[in-house]
Amino acid sequence: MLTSGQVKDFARRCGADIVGIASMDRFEGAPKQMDPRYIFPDAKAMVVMGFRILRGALRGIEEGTFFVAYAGMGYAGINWVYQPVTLWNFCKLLEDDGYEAVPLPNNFPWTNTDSSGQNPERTGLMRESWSRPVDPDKPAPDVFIHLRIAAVAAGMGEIGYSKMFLSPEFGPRQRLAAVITDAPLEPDPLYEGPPLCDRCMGCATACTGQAISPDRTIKINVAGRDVEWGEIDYSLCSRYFCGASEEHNPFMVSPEDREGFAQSVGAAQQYKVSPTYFYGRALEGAAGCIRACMIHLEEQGKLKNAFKNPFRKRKPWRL
Ligand code: B12
Ligand code: SF4
Repeated sequence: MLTSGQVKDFARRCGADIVGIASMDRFEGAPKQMDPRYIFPDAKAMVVMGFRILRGALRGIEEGTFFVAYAGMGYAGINWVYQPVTLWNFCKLLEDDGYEAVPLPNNFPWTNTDSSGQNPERTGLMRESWSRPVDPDKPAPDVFIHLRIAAVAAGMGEIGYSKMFLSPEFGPRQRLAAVITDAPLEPDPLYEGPPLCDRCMGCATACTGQAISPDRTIKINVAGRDVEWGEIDYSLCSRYFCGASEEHNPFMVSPEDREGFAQSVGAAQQYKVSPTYFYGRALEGAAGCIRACMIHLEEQGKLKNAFKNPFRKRKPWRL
């Protein structure tokens, strides 16, 4: 019988940087379309993994000279290469031990959940005319898991004002994936460490799209813990993180580019600068919700992944 310690150790050896375990009852309160218990009703535990975004992957954007490392290795490559390979290898351990392991990578192309942000009132609900439930008691495929809430439920950290999941190891600097299993694994306690986000609002101030509301918040309760973050305007974020800001996008050089990069997320992510690893890119290096936040947490000495030199040494560039 595998212990939680053995399972977490194996996840790290497979490639995860941080790992935590949630019990399935911690998803009580999730909208039906986003409840992982419908994917595997007999699941006993969710193993959540964090994959660090290298600080160096953000360096070229910080300097304004090399953008592909974050788009490739900090974003698409984690989603489409590193994370699935880690999940494949990790799931084998559980299945070799006689327990089923359902991988939940960051691939949700078949989701029925409206996560576009274009229809805020429909958040977490079914998209009409997309798919239909196979049974009236079930959600319509595909169920869509909220990975940041999963990381909170697995005791790995907290959600910051920016809505980014923050860990004591890397702050906002990780992507997430999960596995659900019928292995009866002992869950981790919810995060009890020192608070990470002090509501400095650096994320909102430095946000390229001014997409993080400074005063409107969203509140939920996860396993008895209140969780709150700033309301995000997704249509702004999704356009600005793909390069809609002329002041933050050196690839925007012509009137045609100005229109191309300002399109909605799907089209803008394909415009002019090719996707990497078959996936769109993030062109402004999450100036507020990752870089500003990380700098603030590092300055306060709150992160375990500490560096010899500060990240920002010069005034941020702006065209
Ligand atoms: C769609 C998406 C986007 C969209 C829209 C974002 C959004 N809707 O949240 C856009 C393009 C804007 C985007 C941007 C970014 N994203 Co994004 N995104 C996602 C994705 C695929 C889904 C987000 C989501 O759940 N949307 C659905 C809506 C419905 O969620 P919601 O409104 O918050 O849900 C409500 C309810 O449904 C309910 N709920 C849902 N489940 C549960 C469970 C319980 C128990 C309860 C009580 C309630 C509850 O709670 C919410 C509050 O009302 C996730 C991957 C994933 N599956 O989690 C990555 C993800 C959130 N993104 C990620 C990243 C890194 C980014 C960017 C930094 C990209 C970049 N620029 O480089 C920015 C960050 C912007 C920000 N400040 O949040 C990471 C975050 C990692 C981290 N450390 O937090 C994720 C987790 C991807 C990953 N695999 O790691 N993203
Ligand atoms: S990804 Fe960029 S535009 Fe979106 S919230 Fe973060 S800083 Fe703002």
